[in-house]
Amino acid sequence: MTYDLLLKNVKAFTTSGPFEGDIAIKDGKISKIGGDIQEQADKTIDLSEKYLVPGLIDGHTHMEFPFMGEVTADDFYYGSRAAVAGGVTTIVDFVTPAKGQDLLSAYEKWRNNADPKVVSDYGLHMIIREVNTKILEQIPEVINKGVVSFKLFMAYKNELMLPDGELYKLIKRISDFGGVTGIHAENGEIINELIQEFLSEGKIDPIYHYYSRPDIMEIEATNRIASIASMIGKDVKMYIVHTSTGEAVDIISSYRRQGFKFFNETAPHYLTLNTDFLKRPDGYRYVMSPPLRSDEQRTKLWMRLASGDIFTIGSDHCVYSDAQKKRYKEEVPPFNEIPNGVPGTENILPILFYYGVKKGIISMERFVEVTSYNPARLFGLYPRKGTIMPGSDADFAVIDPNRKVRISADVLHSNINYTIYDGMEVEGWNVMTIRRGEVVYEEGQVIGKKGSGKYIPGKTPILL
Ligand code: DUC
Ligand code: ZN
Ligand code: ZN
Ligand code: ZN
Repeated sequence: MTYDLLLKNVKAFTTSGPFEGDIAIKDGKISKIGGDIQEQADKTIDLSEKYLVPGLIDGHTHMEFPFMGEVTADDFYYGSRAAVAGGVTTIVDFVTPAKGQDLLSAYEKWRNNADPKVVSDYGLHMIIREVNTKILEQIPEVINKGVVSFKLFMAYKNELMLPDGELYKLIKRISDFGGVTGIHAENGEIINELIQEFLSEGKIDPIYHYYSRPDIMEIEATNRIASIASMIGKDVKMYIVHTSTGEAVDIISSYRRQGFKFFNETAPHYLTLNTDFLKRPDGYRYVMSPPLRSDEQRTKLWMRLASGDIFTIGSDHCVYSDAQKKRYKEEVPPFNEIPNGVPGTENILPILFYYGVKKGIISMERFVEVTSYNPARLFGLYPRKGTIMPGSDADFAVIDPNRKVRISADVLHSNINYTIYDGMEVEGWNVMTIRRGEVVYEEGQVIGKKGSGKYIPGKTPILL
């Protein structure tokens, strides 16, 4: 038989260790893995000197996201281009129903936004912002559509926050149908009080965003939601999104040791940046929630990533232009009016590879676990995604482990003219992305066609 694509001299990494040889691809799937494949192929790529990993799964993006009065600047085209440029072959984006909108029509809207534009493949999570009979009824229906993971907010009072009783009711309902509940864990009531206190004292600079959302607000909310979910039972699957403190990770780990299926995600900015960035003249660009933390917390997160206590890395890619961040004014607006969110999908790979693998903090196996294998299992995409196995989708990132890059907006692909990683020098860069057997990115150029990405429905999540 003639293969569509043959990858020669591959050094591949999976969760079970490295492997050297060839990989043959047919009809978008991995067809054969072997020592030296001699059969014909339409196209052959020599990957000597490179590292091959499963295409990254960024389980946390907000494309075309209506939030805080703005819609994020990366639509599904720009956002998924940035993703594939960063070796991400699948994003899992958050369907965000409008107030009063039902879940199924919000799902349809997201499919209609994404399908004509995506370059990467994509899955969907469902945000639930209010509870009524229709919404409760539709939970099993959206799970049937492949949306098996949800996100509930304990913060953003008056916009997305839910009270404890509703959180309880929803986690129970989602769990009854085998879904996973993601939680934004920060104490929104108290944060709202702190915001009002600072504003009344005239304290409006971006750094007060951090002071109004101290570490303990995440730790308290994590502890509270873990307590609530544990009461429902051991079948509950829950993960805390964008965890920014070591203490919140430890709470979840302690439940996991008791047999609960509770997990954590962290984001690349919490691993690399600290609160000082909020004090710069462009500090408004660094406003996201939870906020950037101390270097001590950064170190704690790296240690927990190394130990296996952090389950996934998601970027929380939520991009606003400078104009949006500043609300179209000259002056920086008060901290509570700056739309929350930062870019990141294109930066997961270089940050984890350089600061994690090259610096000797995590192994390549762990890199693969947190960037593809674990998100694939958590979001019901495994084994189609998240591994290198015959029958799986031929999704790969090709890393040049020695490529030195100075990060700037010029080398990235988001629809904005800045990056929060400006000037960062890394060694190790994604040089080619293959999505279902097709080269969609090579050496700075996104060549995947608009709308060529596919919706990948999630199945029941596979967890320990
Ligand atoms: N945090 C952000 O920074 N942006 C989007 C939503 C969120 O929780
Ligand atoms: Zn969040
Ligand atoms: Zn988010
Ligand atoms: Zn480019």
